[in-house]
Amino acid sequence: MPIWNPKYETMSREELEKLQYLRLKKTLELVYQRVPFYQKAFKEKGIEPGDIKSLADLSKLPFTTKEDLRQNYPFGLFAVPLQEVVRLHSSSGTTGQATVVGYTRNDLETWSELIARTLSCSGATANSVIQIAYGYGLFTGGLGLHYGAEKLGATVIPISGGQTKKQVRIMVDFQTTVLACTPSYALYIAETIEEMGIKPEELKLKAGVFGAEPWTESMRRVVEEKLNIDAIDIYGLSEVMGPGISSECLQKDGLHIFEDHFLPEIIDPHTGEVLPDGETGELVLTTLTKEAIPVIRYRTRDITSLKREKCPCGRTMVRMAKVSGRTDDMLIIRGVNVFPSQIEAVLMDLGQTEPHYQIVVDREGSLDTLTVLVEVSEQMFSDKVKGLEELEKVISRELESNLAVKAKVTLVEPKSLQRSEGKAKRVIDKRNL
Ligand code: DLL
Repeated sequence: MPIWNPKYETMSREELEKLQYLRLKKTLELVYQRVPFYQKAFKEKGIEPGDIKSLADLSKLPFTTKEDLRQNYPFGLFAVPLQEVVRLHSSSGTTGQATVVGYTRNDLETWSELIARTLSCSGATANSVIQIAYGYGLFTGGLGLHYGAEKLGATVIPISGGQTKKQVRIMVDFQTTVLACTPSYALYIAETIEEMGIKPEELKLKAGVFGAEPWTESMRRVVEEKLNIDAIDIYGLSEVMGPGISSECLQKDGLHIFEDHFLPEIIDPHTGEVLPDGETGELVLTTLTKEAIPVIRYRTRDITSLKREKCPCGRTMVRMAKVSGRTDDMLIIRGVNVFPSQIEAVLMDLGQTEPHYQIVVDREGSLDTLTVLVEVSEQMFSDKVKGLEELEKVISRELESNLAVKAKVTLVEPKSLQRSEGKAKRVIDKRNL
C-alpha cells in the first residue's frame, strides 16, 4: 500500500527527533513571545524557552487544559493576529462552554497533508470515491476530511451527516469506495442499507475511516462484517487540530501519530508524571508546526498507551493504542470505575443482541444503579418472554463478572433506541440532573 509521504512517515527515529527538537524550539519561542498566557505560565514555573535543551526537557513545561482555552475564549491563545487566520472551528461544547480554534493558510495546508496521510493509511488513493458523512460546519470532521481528500486527488462527496436513506442511495449511485463518519453512524448506515434491501454487490465500499468517538475492537468486527470493509480508526481533537493527528494503517494495530507535527506523551492523570512507553495513561500533545494556535502539553483526557516497535506497514511513527475512553467519561458506580467501552465489549462479544445500546446511571436512595438497555432482533423480541428474561440474566451475569459491579439489563424492541448521525450519546447519567 502506498505511503503518502514516505520522506516523513518512514523517517529514522534519530532524524525525526532532530526535526522534532528544532520545531519544538521554534514553537516555544513563538508562544513565549506572542501569547501572554504561555509567557505567564512559563514564568510561574521559572522556565524560559532557552532552558529546553532536549526533547526530554519537555516535561519541565506546564500543561495546557481545555479550561485554559475556555478562560481565554475566544481568541486569547492565538499566536497570530486574526487577519492571518483564514478559518475558525469550534468544539462541540457538550461538557461546558465551547472552545474556538483558528488556522492560518499554512495550518490548513498541514491539515490537508495529514488527512491525505490518514486516508492513504486506509488504502485510499486518487482513484477513491470518498463519501464524507462527518458533519460539516464548526465541527472539524467534515471540512477537515474534505480538504485532505481533495489533496489526495480522490473524488469527494461532501454529503455531511444525516439524511441516511439519501446517503445510501448516493453510495450506490456514485459507487462510493471510502466512507468517512463516526463508527456509530456507520452502524446506522449499515442498518439502513439492510432495510432498503440493497445487496452487497451493489456497493463498492472498501474502507471506512471512523473516529471522533471511542469504539471497541468488538464494534469494529460488527461494522466490518456488516459493510464488508476494512474499518480504520482515525483520531484527533479540535484543540490540537481536528482529525489527522493519528490513524491506523491496514495492520489495525495502533494508530500512527504524525510525530513530525505532534509530540506525544503519556502521563498519569492523577500525578501528571510522564509514564514510560507501553503504560496506559492520559495522552498529552504538543504541536510542532501550528501557527494560529499552537498548544504546549495539551491534556487530551483520552486514555491510551504508546508503542514504538516497527510496524510491518513501513511507517516508523509511534503508534497509540485505540482510545479506550476519556478520563472524564469514567463512571463511578458504587465506587467502582466503569468505562462505557467495557460494556460495549461485553455486549458485542456475547453477540446475542443487536449492536445498539444505551447506559443509564441513576441513584436509588444512596445507591448508584446501572441499567443497560440493549436492542434484540425482531424475531427474538416476538419469542417467549421467558427467553428474553433468560438472556437478560446471561448478559447481566457477564457484565457483573467483567465490571465487578451489578448491572440491570433491559432488552428493548428493535429500533427503539435513538440512532446517532454523529457522536453517539451512550450514557444518560440521571444522578447529575
Ligand atoms: O472529534 C475530531 C475528529 C473528527 C476525529 C473526525 C476523528 C474524526 P472533537 O469534537 O474536538 O474533535 O472531539 C475530540 O473526541 O478528545 C476524543 O475523546 C474523541 N475522539 C476523537 N477521535 C477518537 C477515536 C473530533 N478515534 C474528542 N477514538 C477526543 C476515540 C476519539 N475517541
